[in-house]
Amino acid sequence: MSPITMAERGEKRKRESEAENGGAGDSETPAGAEHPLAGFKLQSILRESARDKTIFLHGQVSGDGKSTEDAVVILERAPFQAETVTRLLGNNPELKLQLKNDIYSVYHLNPPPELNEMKTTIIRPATEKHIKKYVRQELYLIQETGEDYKNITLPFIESGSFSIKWVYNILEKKAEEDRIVHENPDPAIGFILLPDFKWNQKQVDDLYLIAISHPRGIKSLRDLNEDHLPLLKNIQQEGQAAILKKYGVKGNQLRIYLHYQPSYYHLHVHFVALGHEAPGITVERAHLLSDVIQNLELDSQYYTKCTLTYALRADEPLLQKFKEAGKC
Ligand code: M7G
Repeated sequence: MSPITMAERGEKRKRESEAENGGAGDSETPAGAEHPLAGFKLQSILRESARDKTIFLHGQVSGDGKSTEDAVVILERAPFQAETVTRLLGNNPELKLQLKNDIYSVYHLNPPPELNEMKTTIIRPATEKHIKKYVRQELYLIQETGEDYKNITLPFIESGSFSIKWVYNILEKKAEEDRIVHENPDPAIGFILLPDFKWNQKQVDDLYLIAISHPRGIKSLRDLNEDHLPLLKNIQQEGQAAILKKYGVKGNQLRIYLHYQPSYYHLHVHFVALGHEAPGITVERAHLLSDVIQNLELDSQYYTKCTLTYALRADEPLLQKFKEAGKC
């Protein structure tokens, strides 16, 4: 397990003490606010993974008044932290023997609540698209040419995709302002770097941040050309420097990439610890920022013209559009 930097330890202690004191942590239910899962009724288990210790649930919760709302809830066991394992083990009376055989023994250990965190992500109200996103399904590869993008994919994206209000909330400091790790406010080459909500920020082993570009209207890789090189290079250089300064992780230990297709059509770049096998790092989805920069240097229209391969779930309407066009 990689060590976390001193600066991070200090911040972590601050967060823990804020949480213990009922202070202003970003994951708390504000005093007096309705519980985000009030009246939760399980509708279905969308997906679960014994290996990753995660479960994705579809439920219904009480909305405004008497109405109910769909919610997606993701429960995930938090990774171990090097600095708390001693506390977890030493003289813990909750260590109960299950079996002993020669030099081998297996115990059940019930950690104290503060070391037994479960990361809980809630999306509410969740749309049909959110619910489907987490159902495990057959996948099919699409080979999207530049023409296919113009004729099939772009009209489809424009007809409706996930709201990017959360992105604008970050750029306008209406949400997550206290989590910003670095900002370059320049309207042409600026961006905000902050922890992705997949990361609990307690250990750098699964470090995961996103850089969200200040310029708006760049939907994805497909919109990039040589004019965006200064923005992309800036995200790469300043993002790496900020992560080194704050978390002590060097640029050559980061996987820095864009998704195609992304879920949210506003330019953003993923910064993930190289050793962390985060979801979405597969070859049919992740495009290394350094490769993207190089391709644009070779040909400004590279991403307008090239064929991009990606996977779509069986029930995705975009797959249907490609089928209707006789493209798969
Ligand atoms: P993407 O490539 O558009 O799609 O990445 P993906 O979600 O299928 O990977 C968007 C990234 O933004 C993901 O890594 C999400 O975990 C992250 N993300 C999504 N939301 C709604 C939020 C949010 O509200 N706050 C933060 N900090 N990260 C988010």
